[in-house]
Amino acid sequence: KLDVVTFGEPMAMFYANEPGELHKALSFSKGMAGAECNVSVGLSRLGHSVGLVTKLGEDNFGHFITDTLNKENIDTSNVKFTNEYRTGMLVKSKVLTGDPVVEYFRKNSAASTISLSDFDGDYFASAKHMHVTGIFPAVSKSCHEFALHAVDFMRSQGKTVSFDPNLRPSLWPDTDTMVKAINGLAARANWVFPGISEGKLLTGHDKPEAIADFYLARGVSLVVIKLGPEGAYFKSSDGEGYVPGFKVKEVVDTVGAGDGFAVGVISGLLEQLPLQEAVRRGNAIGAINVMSPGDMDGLPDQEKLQKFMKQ
Ligand code: KDG
Repeated sequence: KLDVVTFGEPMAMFYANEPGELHKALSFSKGMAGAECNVSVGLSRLGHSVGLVTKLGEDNFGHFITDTLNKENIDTSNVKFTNEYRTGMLVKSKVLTGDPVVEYFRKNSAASTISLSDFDGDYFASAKHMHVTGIFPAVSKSCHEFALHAVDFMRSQGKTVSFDPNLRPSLWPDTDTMVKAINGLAARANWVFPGISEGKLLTGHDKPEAIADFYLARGVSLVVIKLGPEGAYFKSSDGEGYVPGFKVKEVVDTVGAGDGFAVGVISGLLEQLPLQEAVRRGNAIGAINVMSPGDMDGLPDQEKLQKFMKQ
C-alpha cells in the first residue's frame, strides 16, 4: 500500500561548485535530479509512503539513483534496469542570481524507452494518489503514451491525480505540440499546479484567476498557481484566494522550488489540511528549497517544516 505513486526520469546531476559559465567549471558536486524524484523525496521525508516507477541503465548512475531512493525510503520495487540504454544525466551551472543553466545528456536514455508494456496496473492501483509532471511526456512518444494511460487508469480507479506542467521547451519539437500535450494531460488531472508564466503560455491568459478558470472549465477540481516570492493563488469549488510567500534569506538555487511546492500542497491535502493551509505549506517548502544548492537537499522533515512555518 502506497500513499503516492509517481513515474519519471531520474538523472545523475553534476552541479558546478563555483559560479560562472558552465563550460569553464572544473569542479562539480554529484546529486540526483528529476522532478518526480524531488517530489518523491519530499513526500517521503514528511512521512508519506511513496513509490517511484522508472527504468534505469545497468550502470553506475542507475545504481546511484536506486541507492539514493532507497536511502530516502522510497519504494523502488517497480524500477526496471536495462543493459541496452544508459541512465540520463545533466550538468548545472552555479549562479549568484537568476536561474542556473542546465544541459541534458538524456537522449535515448533508459527511461525514454519506457512504454505501455511497462505499465503495472496492480502497482499503480496500490497507491491512493498519483503525481505526474509534464517532463516525462516530453521525453519520448512512448513515455507520453505511458503518462496518458497512467492518468486515465488512476482516474478510472477513483484515485486522485496531481499534475505539474513543469514546462521543458527544449524537450519538445515546438511550442504548439508542447501546449497541446500539456493541456491534454492537465485536463485529465484533479489538481493542477502551473507556475504563473507557464499558465500564461498554456492558456493565453495573464491573470491567475483566468488561468485557473481555464482549467476548472476543463474538469480540473483544484488549480494552484505559483507566483514565485509572492506566494500562490488557488481556486476550487470550495473557494479561492491568495496565500503570501515566505521570506527567503538567500536564494542559492531556484531549481526544485516548484517540486517543493508540489510536495507541500500534496502532503497537506493527503493529511486533510484545509486548502489554504496546504497551499501555505507549498509556499514554505518552495522557499526552503531555494535556499540549498541541490534539487532536494533542502527538502524538510515534519520538524524542520513546522519550525520554518512558525517563523
Ligand atoms: O524540477 C527540477 C527538475 O528540473 C530537475 O531535477 C531536472 O527533471 C529535471 C528536468 O528534466 O529538468
